[in-house]
Amino acid sequence: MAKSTKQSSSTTATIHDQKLVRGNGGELHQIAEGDTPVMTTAHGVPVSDDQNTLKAGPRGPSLIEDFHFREKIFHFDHERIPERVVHARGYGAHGYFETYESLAKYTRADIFQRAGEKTPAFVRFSTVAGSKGSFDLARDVRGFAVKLYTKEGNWDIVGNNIPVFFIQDAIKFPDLIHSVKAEPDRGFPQAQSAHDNFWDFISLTPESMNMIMWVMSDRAIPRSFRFMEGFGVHTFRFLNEKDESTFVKFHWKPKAGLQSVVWNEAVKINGADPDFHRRDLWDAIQAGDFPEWELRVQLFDQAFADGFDFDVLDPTKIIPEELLKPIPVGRLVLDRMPDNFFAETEQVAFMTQNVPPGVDFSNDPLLQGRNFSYLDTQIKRLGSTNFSHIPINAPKCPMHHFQQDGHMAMRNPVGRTNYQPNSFDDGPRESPRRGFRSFAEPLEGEKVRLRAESFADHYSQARQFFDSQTAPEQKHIAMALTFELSKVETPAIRERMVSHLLNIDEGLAEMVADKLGMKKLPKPADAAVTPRTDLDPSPALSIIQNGPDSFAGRKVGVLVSPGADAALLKKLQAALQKEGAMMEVVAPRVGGVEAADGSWIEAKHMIDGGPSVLFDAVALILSEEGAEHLTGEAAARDFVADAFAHCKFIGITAHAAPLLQKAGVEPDADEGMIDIGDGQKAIDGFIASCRKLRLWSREMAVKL
Ligand code: HDE
Repeated sequence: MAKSTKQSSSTTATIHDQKLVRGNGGELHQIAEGDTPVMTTAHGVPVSDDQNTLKAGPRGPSLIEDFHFREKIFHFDHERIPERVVHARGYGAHGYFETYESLAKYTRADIFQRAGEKTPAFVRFSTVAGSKGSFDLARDVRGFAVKLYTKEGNWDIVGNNIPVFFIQDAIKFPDLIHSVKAEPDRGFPQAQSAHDNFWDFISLTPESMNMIMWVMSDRAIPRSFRFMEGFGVHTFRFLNEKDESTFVKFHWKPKAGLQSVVWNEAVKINGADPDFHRRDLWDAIQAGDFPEWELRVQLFDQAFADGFDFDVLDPTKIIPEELLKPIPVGRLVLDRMPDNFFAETEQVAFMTQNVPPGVDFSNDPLLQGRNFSYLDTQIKRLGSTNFSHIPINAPKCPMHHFQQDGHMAMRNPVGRTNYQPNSFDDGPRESPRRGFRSFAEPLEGEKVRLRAESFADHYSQARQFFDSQTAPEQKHIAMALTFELSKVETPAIRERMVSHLLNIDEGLAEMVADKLGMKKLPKPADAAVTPRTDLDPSPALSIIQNGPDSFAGRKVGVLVSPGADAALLKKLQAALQKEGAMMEVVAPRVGGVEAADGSWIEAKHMIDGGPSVLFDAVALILSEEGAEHLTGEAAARDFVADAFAHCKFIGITAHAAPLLQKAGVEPDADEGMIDIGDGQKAIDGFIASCRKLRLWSREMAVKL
């Protein structure tokens, strides 16, 4: 007979260094050290052996009687829920919204009545096209969905990091998304717009041109969720106590300023750390460096709206901030990561139709369509009409209604009556005074399927966006268009795109056509309305012009070698700390290196695992011998060459010269190469330069 052995291991429930156990109601309790709870089945039966199935003899077949095994595998088999049809890859965090001043004049929304009031919030950032397991630095729009748990119900501002959208009518959404997602016969490309189907659809959809300028700009490759803006996109309404309406557009402004990466860097980040954005948010919040955004609102009335050629109901248009200054009304702070990704970030259900009394919709046809889609999609994803019973979706204010039963009902009405009116004086009643009221907009018209003529100008604001960019940003747009269209195999699609670009900016069209090897320019696309060329540039649309002028929240990667100057490293670290920035050490070997003074320098990364694309700036603290040795390592040469090509500031000492030269970088190439070996002043100078984030003038000299 074969010998039998018992495999066992212990399980600990340790979260953030605390021993926790989940109570019957799902709540977490802290337990004493050494007091590990006994494992049970889902039905509470204590488990004696979780390592071996029940068998007929040690080598015999497994027995179906093993209810613990069956339950465990059954539950595992059902772990997945459908991923979101769009915005599948996302990352969320908890925080709060703090109201600055009462906005009672404009809205009766409870959240805006009392200065200083804090409202709990949950935010989920996302990419749009990729699946749940795709990489973070795809060229894509970023979702910026905010759930505010107000005292009068949940308010979801389900926005993006770009203030306009591709299409004007919700009925086009499935086509847009089908075209950008993997092509249905081959099942690729993943998380990329650079393919025929997407550009075919876009080139046949002139209304998308303004958005195309935005997604080809660096807005679509943000450095971090923390350094991007958010927008409600549509025009909404505020309604005050007297039901007077004011149009409103929502803007989230990051306190840390705007920042993006460059495309060549994005591609490399995706390989080095596909979780770059989520790790960044996790690290910042765990370190107590809580990201913050200011909510600003553009408020206007119908008369103001009528002053524009475009329609404020058209989601492919913005109201430039220079023409209508957004007013700060509060701040959003993210200060806590979810305890469980699935329970919170995956199950959170945002819905545009979640608005409290005092906020109302406009007739934007995209918004109207979204108000149907978001409820519908949650039922598909979460499987039950009771998805609002899941703690992350449940309001934090009292709820009273007669909705009942259904799958997974966690709350049912108590008592005898579950209807109104009833003669027992039981249960909640509606309140015409407190309840949600729609704006009583007078409406009339024929039932038609038409696009309003006021939606017909597709090029003027696209040109305005391009005109508002700095030279490096314009170059990035041209390069992005070229890259994307280079992946399009059908020449007619490329040509059609260039014909649109001719209506936006001739220079841009010519540059792209030239790079695409087009022998001659096509005719400009037919435009329903002659594009305007006289719109003033809007500096608010440029990332570079809205940088932080601070290095706070950013990260320097320091490449060290054995024999490095530990005192210099310490000085640099102290100076970065003072700035509110981080430092990570990269070494040739795992663990670190021995410094010249015999001390040990701990490293976070080995060079292969810590390429310079992961950092906002780099420094080389090397011994003479160490630098010489690193010239033979491809990863060390790339560390330097990439940092230079990506226009990063590079802190150096004289010893670094051999490595720099081997990487094709002259130690005195430009003012971005900064000697940090010459005392505190030199280090402070390095940090002062880093506040500019990138040395864009170098880009003209470097061909990416
Ligand atoms: Fe969405 N969108 N969307 N969208 N959207 C979804 O809802 C939809 C649009 C946005 O982190 C889905 O719960 C339609 C604009 C974000 O969970 C779905 C239309 C904007 C998120 C849906 C749009 C957005 C979604 C998929 C055109 C910026 C992620 C999963 C009419 C203002 C929320 C889900 C999260 C998610 C439909 C256009 C933002 C299918 C029909 C414009 C940030 O309901």
